[in-house]
Amino acid sequence: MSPHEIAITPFDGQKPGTSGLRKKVMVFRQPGYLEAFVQSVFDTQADLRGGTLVLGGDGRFFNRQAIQVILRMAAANGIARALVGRAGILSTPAASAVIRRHGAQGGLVLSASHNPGGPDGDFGIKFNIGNGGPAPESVTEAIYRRTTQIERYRVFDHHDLDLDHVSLQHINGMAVEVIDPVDDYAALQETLFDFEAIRALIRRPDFRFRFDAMHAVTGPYAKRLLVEMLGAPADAVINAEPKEDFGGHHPDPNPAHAEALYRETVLEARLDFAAASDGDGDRNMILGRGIAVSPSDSLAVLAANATLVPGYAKGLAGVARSMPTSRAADAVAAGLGIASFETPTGWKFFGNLLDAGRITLCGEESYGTSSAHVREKDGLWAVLFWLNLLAVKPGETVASLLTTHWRRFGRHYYSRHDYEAVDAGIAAAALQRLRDALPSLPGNRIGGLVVTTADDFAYTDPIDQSISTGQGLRVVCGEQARVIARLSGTGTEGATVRLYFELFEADPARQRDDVQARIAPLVDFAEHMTGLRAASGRRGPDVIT
Ligand code: VG1
Ligand code: CO
Repeated sequence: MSPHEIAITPFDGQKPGTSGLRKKVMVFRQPGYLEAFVQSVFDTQADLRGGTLVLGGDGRFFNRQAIQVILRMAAANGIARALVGRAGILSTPAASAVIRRHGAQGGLVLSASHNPGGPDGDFGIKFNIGNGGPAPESVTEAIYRRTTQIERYRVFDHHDLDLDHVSLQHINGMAVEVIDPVDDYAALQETLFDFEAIRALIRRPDFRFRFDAMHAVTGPYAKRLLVEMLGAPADAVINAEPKEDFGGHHPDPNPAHAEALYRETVLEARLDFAAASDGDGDRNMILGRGIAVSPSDSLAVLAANATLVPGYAKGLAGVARSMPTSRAADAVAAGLGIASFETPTGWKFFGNLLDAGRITLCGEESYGTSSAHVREKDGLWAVLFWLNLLAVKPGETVASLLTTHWRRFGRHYYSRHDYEAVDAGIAAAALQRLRDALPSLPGNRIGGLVVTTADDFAYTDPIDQSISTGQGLRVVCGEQARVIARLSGTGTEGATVRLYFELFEADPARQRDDVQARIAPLVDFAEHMTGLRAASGRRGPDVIT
């Protein structure tokens, strides 16, 4: 049987951002919209023909429908085999693990991560390549160019498949294997961590811990790993049922959106350890009794203590962080005598370094951390890593691990201020004001600090020499401080401006918990340079992390 060729005209704006194509559900539901993007992937990725495609998503509204469409198109485009998570579920790190374990040529991950779901929420689609990681810019550019020329898509007529049972089905010549979404991922984690030690920690009556899946994809993963495999009580995993609208919340693990967990653990000090993950399971928030771990610090602490964990006992090849992420990881790398790299925002920039064996751990300030075990950030991996450290360091707590770390390496105070859904013109003008001033800033003072460099971050990939420009404005005061400004590439409404503030304090006697007060001069400087608050009429940021 030959496939149907359906004529379409190109849609504007099918350009993948920081992490795939993200739009409102109603945009994705326009006839031919999803199809145009998917066909552009198939047209540009010749490896997929005769190969294996992994397919799954975070379970949000439109996930199941999109999977049925993509399967019919995949068959019509000559893909030999599709691996689909049961119920259409695959967390982002699990999709990466499945691609790698089964030698697939690529995968389509359906998610808009922490963006709200439901009929009025967001949807997204991301293409991952054969290494299991997000497609690099060269690939997303090629896909985008194709979307501007697309004239037809290919599809078979076929009834919807049953995705709710592990099974082998066929669409004409293509085999569709519905797989357990957790098996490969859980098996991989077991090779990295000391499950015996974590089990003993979790069994201790004085260790109170909780994981919040935020009604998103990590529910089934956390139940398998933490409850079934590690013996946690069933009620230690909360909001474990993935919902199409995430229960109406932002599945974003940070103090603003995981407010109850933050209150109970940090403000009321009632739990020893708490963690949460986002819509698609790649982010993590780590909390301890009376303390929140800044994601930049988390990367640094994991790197400094990695050899205590079986999967990293041999040491690290190097570490990498995205440019806005604090330089705490660099301090650890210098201390350990290993390489450190600074990449643009977005996980796709870590892929080459990981593939080349130049780094073992990497992370972003946006609650993302992971290692060479997959090619995505991995929320539950970070949770297991912290549990493993606590398990093999008796007497230590999250707070004591952090204070010991700061005493040794110094503390990088850090905060990100987000101005969401700002008028795109106002946001662009605010950043342009700062951009125009960059050449004149070195030598100027911010409080008592002197600006040493100021630039628009450009990156040359050390492995393939590809160049990415315009990756964020940064004003640097030597090792002491940085102020960074960039536009989000994941939003679906207006423009989101992110301002990042970092301040270094070497003296343990002065390392108090007063982040916002410490960075206040940097915040004033950012407003002075951009005029963002004044121009947008906002009193302050919408979200502070
Ligand atoms: C944000 C974060 C970035 C992260 C990206 C995808 O991008 O800042 O660090 O890689 O989201 O994460 P942006 O362009 O909005 O700043 V996820 O968990 O949304 O896949
Ligand atoms: Co995510």
